[in-house]
Amino acid sequence: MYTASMALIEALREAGVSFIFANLGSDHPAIVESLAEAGATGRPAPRLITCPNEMVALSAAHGFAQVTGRAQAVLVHVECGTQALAGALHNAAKGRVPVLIFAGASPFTQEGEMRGSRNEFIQWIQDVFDQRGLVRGYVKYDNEIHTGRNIKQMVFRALQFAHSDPKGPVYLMAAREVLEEEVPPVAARPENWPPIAPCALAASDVESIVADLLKARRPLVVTSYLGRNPDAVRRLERLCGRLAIGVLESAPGYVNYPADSALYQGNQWNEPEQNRALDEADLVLVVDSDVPWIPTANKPRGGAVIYQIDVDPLKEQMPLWQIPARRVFRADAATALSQINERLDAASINEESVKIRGTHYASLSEARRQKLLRDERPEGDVITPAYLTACVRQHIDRDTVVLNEGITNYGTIIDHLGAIHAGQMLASGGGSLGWSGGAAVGVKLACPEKTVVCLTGDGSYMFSVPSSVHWIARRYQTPFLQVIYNNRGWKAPKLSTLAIHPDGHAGRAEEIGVSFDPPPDYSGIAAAAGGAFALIVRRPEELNPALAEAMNVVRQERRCAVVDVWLAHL
Ligand SMILES: Cc1ncc(C[n+]2csc(CCOP(=O)(O)OP(=O)(O)O)c2C)c(N)n1
Ligand SMILES: [Mg+2]
Repeated sequence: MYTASMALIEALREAGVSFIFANLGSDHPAIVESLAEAGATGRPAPRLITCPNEMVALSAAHGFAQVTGRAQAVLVHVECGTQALAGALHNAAKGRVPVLIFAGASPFTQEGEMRGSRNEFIQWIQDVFDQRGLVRGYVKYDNEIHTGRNIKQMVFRALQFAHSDPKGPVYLMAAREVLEEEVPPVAARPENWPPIAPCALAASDVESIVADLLKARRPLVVTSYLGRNPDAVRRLERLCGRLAIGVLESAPGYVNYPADSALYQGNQWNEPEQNRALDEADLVLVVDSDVPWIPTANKPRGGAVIYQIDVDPLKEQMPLWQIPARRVFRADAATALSQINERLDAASINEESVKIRGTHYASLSEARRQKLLRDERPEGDVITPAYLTACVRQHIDRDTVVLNEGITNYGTIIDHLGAIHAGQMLASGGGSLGWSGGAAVGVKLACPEKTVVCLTGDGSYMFSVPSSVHWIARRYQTPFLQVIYNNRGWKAPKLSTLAIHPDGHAGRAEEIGVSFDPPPDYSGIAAAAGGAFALIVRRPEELNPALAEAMNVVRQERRCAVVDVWLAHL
């Protein structure tokens, strides 16, 4: 017997899906049966990862896709499992990360008319009018599968959307009767649903961008997520190195440029201050950025020429968006940069002005480096985020992937990590907290040979459902190091309030609802849930030995370690 569910599993495998991050329910008997059949008969199938929480499941698929570019499957229970994906769906959508979400649906017959017909009370309760509507604002494609006869084609079509720029999550659902349906095998192949090829610049546009770059006195690239493709980083290095163009990261989600380059001008987040390099630029090339600057505090000077290159230049999912760009191009960053580099090879370059620019950017970058070094010194008995990150830096190598969910310490983490290799640091790309725990599992499943280090705020740690994350991590052998930047609460909403009401009651109040004192035993939660090695560190001199021991546990014992580091109170 060959069923729709067997075809579904076959389609996933043929499309390169290695894992199904699953939270099962009464809608999935056919799928569970098909996977068991595959196991019993030796038929190859993606591996099912049991995920006790849906948000963790989707965050794991998110992390996996960030490091491989490949969508994995997330299997959830009808409408309520779909809702439990929660903010992880926002993160995948905003981060433009490909994922295939598959949900069951309540059976559509109630008298036993078909195999799979209703036989549990909950199937009346879980029947809703618009299950797909729950996710429609966040997925690139959603559909209901009505028959197993074209289920493979529907899976390939959904994945074609997910993997085409701008990438993102897609959602399919099917009722039990459909998943149980006996069907003839079909010969559909994923090669016939390829993702759209990367977009290039028109030749005349390459010409004008290069002409303006050559004329510029102080060109600057601003980027946030170009580094999701390591090829783009190499091509940006070649371009900037050739012309001595500075690089500024704005709220970066990836390593976009090696931090040890003299052209690198650091990263800016919400700091309400004018960035000097941005202010001095006469030509700003914005490549792959959702928020290149926050104009209330920081923007290019009037008269600066701005070009924008992005696979999603209109920011089609953002109701309000504009930068004063002279020209806007829809193009893949790696492709566009290679076109620009090729054109530059044939151009005549004023080497004198390149040299002057290079010297200027090098002096700004050296001043920045000196300041970072000063900031890394511990302040008495207090562990600062800069000191903590500098200590973490000493324990990581080229084969380490750092997941950054540091929130008010995002920038500090990037500054003091000083990553120089593409792919070494990731953030979610979205704004819903709790991505990093599940993502760490996904990254480790994708790259078992890498060391995975997750740096998280204490609030974000709680958002990440650590009980679920650490249970999965032990069950599926995905050891990683987690370091909690524990400032005993939510500093971000406190800063948000003070930015708008600097002299108000909130600024004088003892407590405004953001403090976690006394805090939970964070590392103890991970120990209880998944046998993680647990440590609390309160003094600067304890930090390096603690990190060394924790790293040893992760690398040698292949067990998670959670180091809860107490910083100054928020
Ligand atoms: C799901 C979700 N809920 C609430 C918020 C609002 N929020 C933004 S930052 C933040 C606090 C994060 O706390 P923590 O991780 O400890 O970082 P800190 O602000 O202390 O640096 C909150 C609650 C959010 N972004 N996402
Ligand atoms: Mg905090």
